[in-house]
Amino acid sequence: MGTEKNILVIGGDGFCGWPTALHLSKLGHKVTIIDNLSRRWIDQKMGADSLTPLATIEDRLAAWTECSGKTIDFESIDVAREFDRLTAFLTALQPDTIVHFGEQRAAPYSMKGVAEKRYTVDNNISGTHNILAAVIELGLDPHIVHLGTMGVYGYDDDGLEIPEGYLSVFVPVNGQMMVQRDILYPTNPGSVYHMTKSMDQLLFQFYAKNNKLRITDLHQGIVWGTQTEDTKLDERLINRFDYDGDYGTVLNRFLMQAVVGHPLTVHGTGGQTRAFIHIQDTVRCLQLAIENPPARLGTVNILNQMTETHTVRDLAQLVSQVSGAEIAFVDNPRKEAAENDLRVSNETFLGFGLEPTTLAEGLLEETQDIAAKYAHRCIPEMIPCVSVWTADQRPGVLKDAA
Ligand code: NAD
Ligand code: USQ
Repeated sequence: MGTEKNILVIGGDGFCGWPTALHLSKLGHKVTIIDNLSRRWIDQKMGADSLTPLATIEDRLAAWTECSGKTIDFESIDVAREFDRLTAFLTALQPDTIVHFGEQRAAPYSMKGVAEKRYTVDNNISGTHNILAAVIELGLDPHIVHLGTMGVYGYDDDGLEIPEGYLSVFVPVNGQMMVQRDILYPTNPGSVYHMTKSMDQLLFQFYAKNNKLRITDLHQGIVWGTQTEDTKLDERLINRFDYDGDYGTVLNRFLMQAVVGHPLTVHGTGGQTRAFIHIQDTVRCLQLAIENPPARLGTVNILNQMTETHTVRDLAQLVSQVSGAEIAFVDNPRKEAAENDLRVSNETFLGFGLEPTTLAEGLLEETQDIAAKYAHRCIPEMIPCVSVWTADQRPGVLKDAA
C-alpha cells in the first residue's frame, strides 16, 4: 500500500477499539493494542457481562491471525497509573499514530457513587495527560486521535447547529469595533464522565498550543450496533454488546429488551434528542481521521462523529414497530432536559467520503443476528438503570418533604 502506519490503539479491547484495531490491521497498518482490561474487570465486579460471548484477548488475537493472516500485538498497561511502563513501551514502539479509546466511558457508572466518580476522573484525566506528557518527554511526534463525545456540548436546545468544536464569537471592543474569536464551544457536561471529556479538551488545547502536537478530537455520538465486517468473520472476534443499566446505551438496550420481552425503558417523556452512529461507521471514521492528520497549527482538530439524530421516544417506537415490544415510560434517573432539539454539523466526515449506515438499514439485522441469537445470555437483574444523579432520586426517597 505504501502508506502503512505504525498505529497504537489504546483501549483496543473495548467496544469501539476492538473493531477499529481489526479494521486498521486489515488495511495493512501495523497495529498494537494497549489495554488494561479494566472494562472486563468492571463487568465481573458488577456481575454483568456482554450479551455477546467475548473471547479472551489472547483468543481474539489468535483468531484474527487465523482469519486474516495478520498479527496484532497486545500489551496490558494501565495508562493512568503505569507511566514508566507506558514511556518504555512508546520508546520501543515509536508509533506514527496513537488512537486513544482508553477511558471509563459510561455516564451512569460515573454517577453510581463516590468511588466510581473518583475512579472515572482519576482514570480518564490521568490517562489522557500521561499519554500527552509521555509523547512530549520522549520527543515523539505521533498524530494523536482521541475519542471524545458529543455530550461535551450539552443539550441546551437553543436552536443553533452545533459546529465542529469551535464557536465564532464577536466581542465588542470599546462598545464599537467587533473582534472575532474562535473559542472552544462552551462545555456543558451532563455527568462526571462527560465532565472528564470536557477536561480532556483543555489538556489537548494546551499541548497543541505549547508543543505543537497534532491532535484530532472526535466528538462522537452514541454508538449502536455490534458487528463490523471484520468482527463477523469468526465468533471469537465478536464485539462487545453492553445492555446493563450502567454501560448499555439506549438503542442497544431497547433492541435487547425487545427480544427478551422486557418493556422498552424510556426515561421520562423520551423527548431527549441524541446523536447516533453505527459501529461500522465508527471504524470508517477512525480510518478517515488517521488518513487526514491536521497540519501543525497549534490548535486541536475537532470533528463531529455522528450520522443521525433521534429522540429516545422515536427510537422506542421504531424498535416497537419492528418487534412488537411494549414501551414503558419510567422515572428518569438522570438530570437532563426532558425535551431538546439537536442539530449537528458533521460536514468534515461527509466531505471525506463517509457514507452513513442508517438506522433503517441496520436495525432488523442487529435485532435478529445479535440480540435474538444471544438473548439467552441476558441477566434480567442487570437491566434496570439504578445509578441516580442525585441522592433525592433514589427510589423511596420522599420528594419535597416538608
Ligand atoms: P469500552 O469501555 O468498551 O472500551 C474502553 C477500553 O479502554 C476498555 O477495553 C478498557 O479496558 C480500556 N481502558 C480504560 N481505562 C484504561 C486505562 N487506564 N489503561 C488502559 N486501558 C484502559 O468503551 P467504548 O464504548 O469502546 O468507548 C471508547 C471511547 O469512545 C471512550 O473514550 C468513549 O468515551 C468514546 N465514546 C464511546 C461511545 C459509545 O457509544 N460507546 C460514544 C462516544 C464516545
Ligand atoms: N435512556 C433511556 N432509557 C435507557 C437508557 C438511556 O431513555 O434505558 C436515555 C438517557 O436518559 C439519555 C439517552 O437515552 O437521555 C442516552 O443515554 P445513553 O446511555 O445511550 O448515552 P450516554 O449516557 O449519553 O453515553 C453514551 C456512551 C458515552 C458517549 C455518549 C455519546 O456511553 O461513552 O460519550 O453516548 S453522547 O450521548 O453523544 O454524549
